[in-house]
Amino acid sequence: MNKTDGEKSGVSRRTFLSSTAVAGTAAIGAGLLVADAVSSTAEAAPMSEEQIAALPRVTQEMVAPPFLPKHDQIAKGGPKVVEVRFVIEEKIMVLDDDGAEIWALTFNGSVPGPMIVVHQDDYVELTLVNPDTNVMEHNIDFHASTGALGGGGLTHVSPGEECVLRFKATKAGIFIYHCAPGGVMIPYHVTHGMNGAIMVLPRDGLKGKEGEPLKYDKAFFIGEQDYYLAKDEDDEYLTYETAGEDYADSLAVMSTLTPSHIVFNGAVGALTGDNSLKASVGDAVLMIHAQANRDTRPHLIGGHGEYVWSTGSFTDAPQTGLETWFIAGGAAGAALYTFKQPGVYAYVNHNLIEAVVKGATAIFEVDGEWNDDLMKQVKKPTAIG
Ligand SMILES: [Cu+2]
Repeated sequence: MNKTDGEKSGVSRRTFLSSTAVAGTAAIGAGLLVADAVSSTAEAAPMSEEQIAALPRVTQEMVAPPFLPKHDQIAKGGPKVVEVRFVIEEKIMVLDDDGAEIWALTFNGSVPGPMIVVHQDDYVELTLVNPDTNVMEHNIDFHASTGALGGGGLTHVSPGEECVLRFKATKAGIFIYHCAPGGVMIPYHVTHGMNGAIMVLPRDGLKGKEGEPLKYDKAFFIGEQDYYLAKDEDDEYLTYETAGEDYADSLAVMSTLTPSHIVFNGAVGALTGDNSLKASVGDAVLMIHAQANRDTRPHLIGGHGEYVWSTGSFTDAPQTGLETWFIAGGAAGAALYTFKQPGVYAYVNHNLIEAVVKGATAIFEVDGEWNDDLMKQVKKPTAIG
């Protein structure tokens, strides 16, 4: 793959930063790095347990996607310990208008799980709860973290157990998290909904190619999910009494690599109709897209990716002016677009079969004033004559 401009400029930037890395957060605080292009690759100096204990602690209230928890785009003050709580819920979810259902495996009851938002060098302290009403063992692997299989090795919880994991968010970007209990259970849990994302913002916020500050008025978290439901001899989707009972049937369908459903936010129609995403002309909207298992290619029909972090890394400069962008399976990325016309926009996986037949479509409803300069219907469809 060819290097993007952002990657190229990132190299010289890393070289520059390597000599200043020891200064860590002090340098960032002093503004030495702020003027220089994108965001910091410098890592803050390690803290002792006593220093971490002395940091301010905040509790982040989780909200269900597509919404994000309350957060500042530019960090106020120094690093914090951000406490979050995930309760694992095994539950039946209906996936489409025909009533296809799955025993979904979820963090906090939603597919995808809730988005966490912190700043680079904050500490995330997750309490992971597996109530005794569940039947399966679970854990969590944070792609944003360093060590122990992304935390997966330290967070195995059986029904009736809970654990606490703390990790330092050293990399700025958007990263997925997912359950990864081991072996075939890893794709089984991920394709039953057990994934989500964390956004680690640069402490001084998002930036464009020249280091100019970028802000969003609204942000939405779109989690794309592939499901692999099995059917009976009559071509009807099978149903089950308990979570995990579909294991063998599901594995057979998973092995075909052909999903029965590809949807946004858990089910067909989760982000359309009454659930459409709302914005106004002039709103800069950050569209965050995660896919824990399978490649995808978001496209906003009628708009553009004005700034796109396709890989999710905020260390690299965003690409600009894209029609369609790529999100690799196992990653999350984002596109920033300021709406210029009112109306209905479909935000799709631009494999249009996956968008329309399988379900990977969201709708933006945008209000505001029409701009004839950008588009005008010069002649309505009429008989040729
Ligand atoms: Cu799990």
